[in-house]
Amino acid sequence: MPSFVDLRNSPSEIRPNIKFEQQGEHSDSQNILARVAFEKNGFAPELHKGVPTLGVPMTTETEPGFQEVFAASGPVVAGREGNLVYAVDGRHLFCAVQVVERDIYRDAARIAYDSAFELATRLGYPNILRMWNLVGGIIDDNADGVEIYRDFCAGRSEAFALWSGRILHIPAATGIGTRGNGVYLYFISGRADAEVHHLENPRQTPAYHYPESYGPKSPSFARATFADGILYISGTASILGDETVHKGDISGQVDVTLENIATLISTENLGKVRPEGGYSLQDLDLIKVYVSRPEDIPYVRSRCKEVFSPDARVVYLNVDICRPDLLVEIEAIVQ
Ligand code: 3EB
Repeated sequence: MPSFVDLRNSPSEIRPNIKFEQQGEHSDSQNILARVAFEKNGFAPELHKGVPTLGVPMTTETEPGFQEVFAASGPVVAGREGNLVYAVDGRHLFCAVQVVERDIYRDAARIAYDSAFELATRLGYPNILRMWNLVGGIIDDNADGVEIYRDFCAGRSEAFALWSGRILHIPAATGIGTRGNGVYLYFISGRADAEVHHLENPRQTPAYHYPESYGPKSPSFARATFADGILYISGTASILGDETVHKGDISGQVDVTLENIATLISTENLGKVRPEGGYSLQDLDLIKVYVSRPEDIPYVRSRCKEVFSPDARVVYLNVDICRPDLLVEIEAIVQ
């Protein structure tokens, strides 16, 4: 495993350094921007020894939890404002907010994003780089009979529309189920002058142009964000154009998902903004593999072992995906 770089000694380092830490492992809290604990129960964002920390209900009794740790690139100032918990290090903002379980999410999702965008712009970090939207009951209906994912997307879309031109563009994201309820939302953002490119996938319809058949407001995310040399790959699934392909067929869905990522990060696509060209699947790291049917995990794990680097950090999470017909979704980072 690559070692955890102490960024305090490299002032020119502007990349947020992310790692997965085993439960019990404890890196020094001093140069930490934030921690996300993947665990059975989950807990609201809080400041733990001065570090923004939240727990997300994404693992089962039998799995060990892990933490996604964001290292700081400078002295950290952390705080809490209303429901938001955040930290800044001069280069990046980490911000998290929980929307507790409710009948309808639209207004609460809009308000959560609106308050986060207000904070991000006020603190000078309006360039959103990567968002994670962990949505309990994602494929269940809300009190109005609308699927919770669509309900959530409507509020998020309204917030992006409200902040259009001030929040700089729509970034890479994950929108995924949890094993709990309510919504956990966290993101990292950069300064206005950060060099940031948001990418689309030629094999897929941009999510913000999905037709209305997928919900009243389209999902607000880009397929990848390339920022200050780091590539953030959004949750990617077996979707061609806007349609799920290989319904019910895990092998076919894994193939299309991997092909979608390979095309997204290819020289033809990523090379348009990255002078050194593209990447291959062997370059991916910090990979999260979401699998909706637990019985598919051994198969998916064996396929991932074949295609990803033996040095890649990979975790498997058994959660629902935002369309009932999607069996697998994969996100990753190249840093
Ligand atoms: C898709 O391609 C699969 O709503 O933030 C992937 C990544 C998906 C992010 C989101 C949803 C989101 O439409 C789902």
